[in-house]
Amino acid sequence: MFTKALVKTPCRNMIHGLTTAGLGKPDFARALEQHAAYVQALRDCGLAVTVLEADEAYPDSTFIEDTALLVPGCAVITRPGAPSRRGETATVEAALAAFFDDIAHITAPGTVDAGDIMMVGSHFFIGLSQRTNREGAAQMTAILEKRGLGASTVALHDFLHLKSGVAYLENDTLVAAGEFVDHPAFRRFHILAVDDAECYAANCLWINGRVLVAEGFPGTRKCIEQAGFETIALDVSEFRKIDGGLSCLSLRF
Ligand code: CIR
Repeated sequence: MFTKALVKTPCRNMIHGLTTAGLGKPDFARALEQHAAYVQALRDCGLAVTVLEADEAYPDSTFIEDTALLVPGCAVITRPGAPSRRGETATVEAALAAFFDDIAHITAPGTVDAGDIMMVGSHFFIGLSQRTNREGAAQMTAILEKRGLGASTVALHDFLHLKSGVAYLENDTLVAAGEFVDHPAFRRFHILAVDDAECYAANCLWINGRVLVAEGFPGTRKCIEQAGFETIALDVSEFRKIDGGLSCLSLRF
């Protein structure tokens, strides 16, 4: 169970965020509304949410998930793969210092975006992607193993981040899209396969028994509900335009 979350308000410069989506520029006012609804949903799931203020220096900084991996008793500050995002970690580290005594760091030449890391109990799947390199994954693995946790790597090719295409919902159940549906790394799980047309909805988020899902993807929502999970649908259209989704918008701990 999670009790807390950290989020970061989107900045006006989010319209210049990194993107491959081809969906146009985000509408900032709408993004703020969607972000507020997201924060409310986290609170409805029982989390005490700390909201960090917007930072115009970093267009992608609302995607706070990429800047740290939080495990029981330890915060690992990442070194984001995109050079334009490296400076995002400083304010996140300062905020996390109020909650964690043990703070570890990924260092050069390692790169890690924590959107590439999926927690399954005490095991962490680390995606090797355009953003997370082998050196970063090796550093992360060493940090986790030193704290009694386990890790393994998963190479990915089609998605930006591991969790862009796969989400763990507890009870050995995974929501998976595209290359992850039949991936050998996930053979032991019960897979809820997302239709290619709803691929974006694979980035859903389990919080304390409920699952946040992107609005507008009814097939995926129904499939998650049929598997026994209560869902909360949220409109994240403006974040999708810059390749982000539900998990990217918070750090849960
Ligand atoms: C980026 O390219 O870094 C941002 N525009 C999107 C990051 C999304 N984060 C995530 O999937 N964990």
